Amino acid sequence: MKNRIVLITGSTSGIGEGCARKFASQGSDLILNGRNEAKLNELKHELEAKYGIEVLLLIFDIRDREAAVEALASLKGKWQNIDVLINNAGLVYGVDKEYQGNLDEWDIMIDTNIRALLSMTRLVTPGMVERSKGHIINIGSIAGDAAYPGGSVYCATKAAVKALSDGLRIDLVDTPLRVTNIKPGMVETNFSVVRFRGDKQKANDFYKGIQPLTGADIAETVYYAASAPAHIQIAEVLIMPTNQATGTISYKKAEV
Ligand code: NDP
Ligand code: 8X3
Repeated sequence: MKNRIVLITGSTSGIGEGCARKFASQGSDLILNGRNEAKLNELKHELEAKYGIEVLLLIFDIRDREAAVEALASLKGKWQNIDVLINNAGLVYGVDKEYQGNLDEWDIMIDTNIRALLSMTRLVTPGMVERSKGHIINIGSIAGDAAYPGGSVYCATKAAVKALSDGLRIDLVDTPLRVTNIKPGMVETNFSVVRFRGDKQKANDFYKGIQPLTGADIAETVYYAASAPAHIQIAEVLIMPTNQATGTISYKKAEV
């Protein structure tokens, strides 16, 4: 996908960073969003030097709607012609029961995983419709297919991502635009560290005995969907480790 412009939210880690690396390696120019300015600058310089592409940084908290509006309005020239929007930024906090969880943490999950994704879609899609060209790729989750213990609110946000992806696909059916919902299972990123509120040991233990997916694995799937011929719309992809069967059933070898 040479000379395409790909905007990735939450590109400082995990799946977002994996997508940045994959699309850059295939010649796409990138608009990278994130909050960690130092990490974004490092990634920009590395990818530009390695692949001869251009990277533009949009440093803002994706939940800040005004900042999002300003950031998109600041785009000049070719950067206005976004070909692919990857709505990736997202997070989970805790494994609390729905009647015991922290309301502030719920707000952060809902604001990031649903509201911010929707704002970005609302800001970027009209230009794509005008140009009759574009692809919105949402990073949903297996968690959106069925609730699991301790995942109630996070699962609800990812069920919302499925509904928003399906709804957008319906609304764009008379256009050449495509909408894809990628639904990963277990991917070893910083995700579980955030889930366990910084407890790296707990996060590591979660993946013991199973080979989880990586951010790079998911990036391959995202790239596959984005680079499919124009008449093919990969609507949804559910992708898990081989030893995972559902959101709650996986096989983990006992440590010896
Ligand atoms: P990571 O924690 O590694 O990456 C999450 C990224 O989102 C980080 O770059 C993070 O930046 C960014 N982000 C979070 N909140 C904001 C915000 N308010 N503004 C801007 N950026 C933000 O996790 P993953 O890569 O695994 O997660 C990416 C997506 O994949 C999420 O939507 C997640 O729900 C989804 N997913 C993950 C799975 C997994 O098992 N890992 C499985 C299924 C789906 P910062 O460091 O600044 O917080
Ligand atoms: C993350 C997948 O099931 O580990 O979206 O919460 S799960």
